[in-house]
Amino acid sequence: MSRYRRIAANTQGRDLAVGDIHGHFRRLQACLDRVGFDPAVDRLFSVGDLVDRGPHSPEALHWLAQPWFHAVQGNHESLAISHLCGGRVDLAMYRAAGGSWFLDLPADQQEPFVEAFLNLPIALEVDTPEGPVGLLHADSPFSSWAQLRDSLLYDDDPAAREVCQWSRRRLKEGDTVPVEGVRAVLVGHTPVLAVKVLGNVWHLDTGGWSSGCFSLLDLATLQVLSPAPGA
Ligand SMILES: [Mn+2]
Repeated sequence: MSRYRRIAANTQGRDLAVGDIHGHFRRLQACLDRVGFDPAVDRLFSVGDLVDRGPHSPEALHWLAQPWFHAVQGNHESLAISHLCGGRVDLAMYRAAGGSWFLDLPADQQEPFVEAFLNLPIALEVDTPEGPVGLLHADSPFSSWAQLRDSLLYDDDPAAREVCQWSRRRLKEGDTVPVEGVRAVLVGHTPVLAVKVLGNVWHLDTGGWSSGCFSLLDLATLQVLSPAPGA
């Protein structure tokens, strides 16, 4: 496993990104169908938090097995890993955040999820014709993408990882300082009413898991795709 992963440009089709899924893979599939997502050539990038809250969390394993689906590790994946691997987890908080489906599984059935989640990088970098686009779950602990990459690859500083997966500071403060060395950084974690850009950081969690409004962002154009009329 690598905490940082770089993915080459898609020369065949579109690269789309989506915010937190939280167990709503069927709603997400309906959104993908409306924009004509073609798994033969297109790819979908997730900013993490695939599971908990929604009814179909176990389908995360099926999605993670698809060659066109790529995700970073969100704080909810991190909770599952910590729980099985002996870390300290506030179980009441975890249940309140939708983790009961996982906590109530026997340990041997938790293992395949944790194995898949451990394989997810903390940050992804995807090449596009206009330059690299980064993905993280929550926020970058550094204003330099190169520094973040080096930290994840060589230091594994738990404090830096914590910001990547849990921070809400940028949105709370309205911080517009860009992350240099990368065209855009795509994040989720904190729900927003509409896609919100601060500096070059794009907040994509428009609550598809609560209201049904997933926003799909085209990585090449940095445009939010609208579903087909009447769909
Ligand atoms: Mn989150």
